[in-house]
Amino acid sequence: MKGGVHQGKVLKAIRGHYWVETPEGLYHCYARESLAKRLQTTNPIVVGDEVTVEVVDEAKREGVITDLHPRRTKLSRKVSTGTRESEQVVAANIDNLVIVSSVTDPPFRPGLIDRYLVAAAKGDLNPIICVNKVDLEGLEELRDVLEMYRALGYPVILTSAKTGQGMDELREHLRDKTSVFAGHSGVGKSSLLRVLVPGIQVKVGEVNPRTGRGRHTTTAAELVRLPDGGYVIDTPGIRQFSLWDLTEEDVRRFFVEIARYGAGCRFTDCSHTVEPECAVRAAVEEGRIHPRRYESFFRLLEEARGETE
Ligand SMILES: Nc1nc2c(ncn2[C@@H]2O[C@H](COP(=O)(O)OP(=O)(O)OP(=O)(O)O)[C@@H](O)[C@H]2O)c(=O)[nH]1
Ligand SMILES: [Mg+2]
Ligand SMILES: [Zn+2]
Repeated sequence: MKGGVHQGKVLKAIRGHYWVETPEGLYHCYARESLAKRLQTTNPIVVGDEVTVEVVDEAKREGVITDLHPRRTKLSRKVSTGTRESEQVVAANIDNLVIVSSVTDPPFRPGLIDRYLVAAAKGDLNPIICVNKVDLEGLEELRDVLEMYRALGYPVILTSAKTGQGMDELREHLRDKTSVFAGHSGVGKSSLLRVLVPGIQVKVGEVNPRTGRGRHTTTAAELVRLPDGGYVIDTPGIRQFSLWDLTEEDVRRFFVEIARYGAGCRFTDCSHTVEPECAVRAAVEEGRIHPRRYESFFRLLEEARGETE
């Protein structure tokens, strides 16, 4: 039996199958062939996308996606298959990028945070730094670097999915927004979601006690509605996050303190390495720019240069 046409939001996308939430409920869909062809990438429609659905079978709750609406924002990463590099859109129409890390197990990695901060700025997303597992030993050693992120103007939230610490503060940031949780495997993204949405069915996996790494428990991004309004997208933990389409200009702009001090360098095209009267190097020496950020900056700059070669 043919049904109506609805506008909806993609909650989950797995190998050509889409679960779309519409005002008339959830439909299991595939994409119309002509649409899939037009989009021409490996995963054309992603979690968070707004789509038009034509009902194919109302009783079976099956539909076909006939149109993909323009994306307001997106989070992308670069994936390499052999020698080919391509853009993988992780999620669409997001407001907040919640960069989830953990105090320990797996270890805290500020370099990854810096990458995500650039990705957020590039994608026009609000970054939120969430440090989970604060119930475990080791937070003291992170105070300095976390204070540095706060001083740069980024919200830093300390949470424990285990004890509930910081969860109210996290809820405040998520209310009525669409937020994506991103970070290494095992930091507790799905565990946080379990606390935010009581009764939800999501898998949580043990961290390998030998390697201190997660086990890649979450295998597909999934969008979930929050009880207080808004959505969260849980994503699989990544080993490595490479930025798609990264330019030197992006790196120079989105490391905010380097851009700010860089305005005071003698040369406008200063590389902040060997030039005389470099305000960035002076700021690093005086402790006004954190050496870790200066390192991250060069790492990303190298990556961006590799890109344009
Ligand atoms: N002590 C402590 N353990 C936590 C906390 N949050 C999560 N864990 C544990 O960390 C492990 C990994 O949690 P997950 O929620 O599966 O981590 P994830 O980030 O979703 O991992 P992937 O899905 O693999 O990306 C589980 O054993 C959790 O019980 C926390 O706040 N404190
Ligand atoms: Mg998970
Ligand atoms: Zn300089």
